Amino acid sequence: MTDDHPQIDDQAQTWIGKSLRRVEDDRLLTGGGCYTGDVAPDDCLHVAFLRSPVPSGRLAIDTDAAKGSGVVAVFTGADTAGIADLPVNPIIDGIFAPPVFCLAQDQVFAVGQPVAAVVASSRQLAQDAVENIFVDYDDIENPETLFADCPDNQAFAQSWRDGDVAAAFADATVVSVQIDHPRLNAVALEPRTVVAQPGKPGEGRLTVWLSTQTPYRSRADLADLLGKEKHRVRVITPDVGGAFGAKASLHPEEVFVAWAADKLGKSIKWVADRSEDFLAQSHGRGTKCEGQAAFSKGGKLLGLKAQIEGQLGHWLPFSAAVPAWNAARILPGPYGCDAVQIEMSASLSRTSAVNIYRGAGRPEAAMLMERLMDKAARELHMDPVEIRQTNLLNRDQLPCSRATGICLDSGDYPAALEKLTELAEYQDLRKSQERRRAVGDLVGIGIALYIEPCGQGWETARVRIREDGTVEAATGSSAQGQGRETAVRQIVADELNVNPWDVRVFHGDTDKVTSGIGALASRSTAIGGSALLLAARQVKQQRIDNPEQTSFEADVRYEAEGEAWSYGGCLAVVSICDETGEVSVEKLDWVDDAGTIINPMLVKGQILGGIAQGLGEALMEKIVFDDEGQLLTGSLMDYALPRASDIPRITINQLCTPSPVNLLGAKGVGEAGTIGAPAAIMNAILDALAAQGVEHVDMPATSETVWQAIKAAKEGKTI
Ligand code: SMO
Repeated sequence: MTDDHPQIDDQAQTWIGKSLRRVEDDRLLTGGGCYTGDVAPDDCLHVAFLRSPVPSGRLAIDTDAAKGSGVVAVFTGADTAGIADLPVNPIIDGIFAPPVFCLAQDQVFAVGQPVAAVVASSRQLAQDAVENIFVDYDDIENPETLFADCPDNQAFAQSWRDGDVAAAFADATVVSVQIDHPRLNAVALEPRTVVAQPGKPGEGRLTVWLSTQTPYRSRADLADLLGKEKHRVRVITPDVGGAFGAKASLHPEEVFVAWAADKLGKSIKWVADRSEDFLAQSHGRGTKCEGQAAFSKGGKLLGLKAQIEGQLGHWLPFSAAVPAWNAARILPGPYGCDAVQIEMSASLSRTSAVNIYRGAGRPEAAMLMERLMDKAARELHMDPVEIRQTNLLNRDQLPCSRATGICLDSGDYPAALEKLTELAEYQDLRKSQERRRAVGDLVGIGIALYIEPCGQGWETARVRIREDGTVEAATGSSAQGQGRETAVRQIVADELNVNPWDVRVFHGDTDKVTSGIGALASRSTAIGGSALLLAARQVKQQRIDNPEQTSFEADVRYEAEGEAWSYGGCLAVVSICDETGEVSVEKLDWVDDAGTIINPMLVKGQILGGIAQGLGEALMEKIVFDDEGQLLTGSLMDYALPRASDIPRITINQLCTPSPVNLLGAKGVGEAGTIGAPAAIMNAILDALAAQGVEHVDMPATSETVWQAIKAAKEGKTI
């Protein structure tokens, strides 16, 4: 690796676009990190939750036996009944948001739902005392319906229509696919963690350390829920050990800890264990997607019908509507199509919640379009590259407004495909595939293109030059391991012509920046970075206008003019063992356009990590409930994650079309890998097995699933 550490005498030069080493790594890699779990106020109490072992039932709780030595308090739903409901982002009209209880009220709705909580002087005592709470779960009538005021369990629905769909499908070649995305767990290294500390007597101020992606929203929500003014709650987000969407919205346990600390006037800490995160942290995906596409004989996409069915749990985290909405609004992806009919809905179920998870609907949209493209290519005897070339929107067609209300801002989609086929040496690959097939190998090549909405709305920043020359940069966008501090320094140093070492960065503390959003939806650089650039520009201008002055400050709330859309493509080569069904991903080639890049090394890290998670979805990961609603994948013994040895050779290449809709011109890249990789891998698997008559393989494509598909095809069955 080249040593791009800034030298102290490096002055006037460009910092944007340099692969600076992450300034946070010395600290993080030598045990110097400070995570929420490291925060230990004096006399801190600990909490343990009693969780429901059944998915439905009316409660009768006896807590008497739990009150023993070291136990400070035992709480049930009756105590927390007054806490208001968690809010849901109203991106769609008419969302039915079930009541969200910190602790179950008179009945439970899912296995793992917190039913009671013990606050004690140690974690062990709290856990022991939980064992002494006795609960009867009486059967309820009609457990199929969760809430009487939502009789069909459908929490929301929306549809879009454009063009003459019936005409497009008449006389066309029609292909269809049906895809069930496995439900996934984010499995961040650091589980959910919260520490709440009440203020000194009379101060009435609560400090909450929280492992979150959204400190400001968490502060606002906690203040609302606890009936406090915003300035009476401070949220501090120290180092975060991964989040992936699952830490973007508050969970009931976190609200409970803040409430209990406030009520008892004592500091309280809760660190979820891995099983609690499998059980009750919001899951991702689980979406069912069906699509039918009409093509002309020449391979032109004439019409698309899509049905997106989102899966929800028994409560809705803040961003719960986002995955299904994203999956729908992104269609038909990077392709031109004059007639679309898209239906989207999502239903509640007796499980833990479903929320955004890295990709959040984008992988679903890409999988649907890319599977349809490959199926049509096969049907029409076209090459998968050719059918995509036939349908991609070209550069002159952007910006492009679509039926679902989105506007693709910029880019050159055909150029990305061309670059991908060059990088992968596509023609040679096909020839080598033929040779290997001739000797009986099952080899597949899969391509997937994607578009990624990444950044709209606003974010805050404050930049200050102090009298002694120190530059301070505060951002509303927080960090969760992605190298935010390094990128912030580069943006500000570049604009102010200073050394990145001279920029001090503040984030993740609601006392340091008073409002903001956070780090999610691939928006930190595009929106948070643009806010920093704007603040730095204002400071620079102040300095020009007031040469006598020695300190300068700009506090901005930047709002982007529109939504930036990055895009790209992935090509996967897989081989499959016909005796075991085991899939080996031999290589992945990747091309994307993330607009202005602040730090290529950080971008590469994001793409590699996303690809690893995408490979996990395609081949390994799945949350499984049995028919009784019991979670069968409650630990890492049952839920398979990709390891380093599962990751193939990955080659990355980039295009750069700065986005015209934000100041920095940046587009996001945080979710890209999870979007492009699964569709490319699944297309490669189906390409490998096409000659065997296999037309569909479910995700995750484990060796058993693939083996069953091969066997069924051999026996002439469809599965
Ligand atoms: S799934 Mo992301 O952290 O918006």
